Amino acid sequence: MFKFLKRLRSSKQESTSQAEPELVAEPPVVAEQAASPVIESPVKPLEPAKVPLPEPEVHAEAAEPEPEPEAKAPEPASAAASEVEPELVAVELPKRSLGTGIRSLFSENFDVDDLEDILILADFGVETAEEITNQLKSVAQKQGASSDAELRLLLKDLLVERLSRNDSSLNLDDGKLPYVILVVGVNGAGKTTTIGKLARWLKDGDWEVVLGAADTFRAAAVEQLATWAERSGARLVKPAKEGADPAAVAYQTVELAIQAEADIAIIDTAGRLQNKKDLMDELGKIRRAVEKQAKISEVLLVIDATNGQNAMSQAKAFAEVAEVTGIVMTKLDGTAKGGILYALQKELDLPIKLVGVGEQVNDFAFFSPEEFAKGLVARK
Ligand SMILES: Nc1nc2c(ncn2[C@@H]2O[C@H](COP(=O)(O)OP(=O)(O)OP(=O)(O)O)[C@@H](O)[C@H]2O)c(=O)[nH]1
Ligand SMILES: [Mg+2]
Repeated sequence: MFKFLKRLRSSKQESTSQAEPELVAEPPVVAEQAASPVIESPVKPLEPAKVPLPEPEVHAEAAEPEPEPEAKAPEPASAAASEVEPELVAVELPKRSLGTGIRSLFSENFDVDDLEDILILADFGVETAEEITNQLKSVAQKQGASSDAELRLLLKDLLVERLSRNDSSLNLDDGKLPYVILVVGVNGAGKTTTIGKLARWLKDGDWEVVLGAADTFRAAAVEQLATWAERSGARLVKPAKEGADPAAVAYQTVELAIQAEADIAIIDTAGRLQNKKDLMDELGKIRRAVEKQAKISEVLLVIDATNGQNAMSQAKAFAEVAEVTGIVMTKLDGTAKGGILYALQKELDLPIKLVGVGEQVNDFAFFSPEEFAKGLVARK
């Protein structure tokens, strides 16, 4: 279902880079003065691709033919070859499921008369709760549906229809490597944990990942990301000292990603309150530092679902200043107020891209309206 474009890499090179995650602790350069790095030849010897090859219709123009098993390494790259675009391959990533992480809205038998109140309590918003209830009543009447199971199924379908968008997938398919993801949000929302989970999932799919610890204010924050980098086998760029310029760390992260021919760089930022102007300005500086070398593929805003209506005001403030491209909704396992996800997506017109359903490395998934809605109406 989800197809992404990454660098075609030999299995030998993959395993080498996985075995030696690199810790970079040099003093960061001043981002504004840093020279553009010279990009080494991206041409790699061809060996059989480890990753699944693409369906012909997806990214057909970028798909590489299956290399001959006995194919020899090409001659060392010439100067001219260094301008050649990296070879790309379309891949799927290991599937993650929401599992049982979503709490059902209905512990008792389904009663249409209670539906509006239940949806309001779950933070869908008053107007939406009324709309969905009326819609369900009218469809149920037309179809003569009245049993508990029938009503749950109808509600699930209504929710899926309302939650579905065509931009929910991560922007990892334009082939402009390295992809850069900035992760932003208030304190404790789950930014670093999400990055760790994401890094591990990408590494499981044989992606070369560089993490950037641009949350430089607290040593503990850097250490937390370092632990996730170690667990996932991703490389890490960290500041030389506490309080170093986050924009410089961001710059170096992208620089290393380019030099190491990585597929993706993910940059952790300090938790900030949406009303702290300095911190918000700093985000702008981080953006500019990254954009000196690469395009930003995603700005993911991490929102803690347990914050309820507070989440809405946070998200609005960030969306205004941080050029957010998608939302990560964490801690859905800890709340019966999953409706905030629907309200956010609708109000901000931004897609929910990922969801967190626990603290463990596998406790996250792409947002799937179908799975989410199933969880909400499940009989538990
Ligand atoms: N239950 C649950 N806990 C989560 C989830 N995601 C993160 N957490 C927990 O939330 C807490 C904060 O997570 P962090 O990743 O440190 O949050 P952060 O946004 O990086 O925080 P700051 O760096 O302080 O801004 C940790 O205890 C995480 O284990 C989730 O999906 N479910
Ligand atoms: Mg953090």
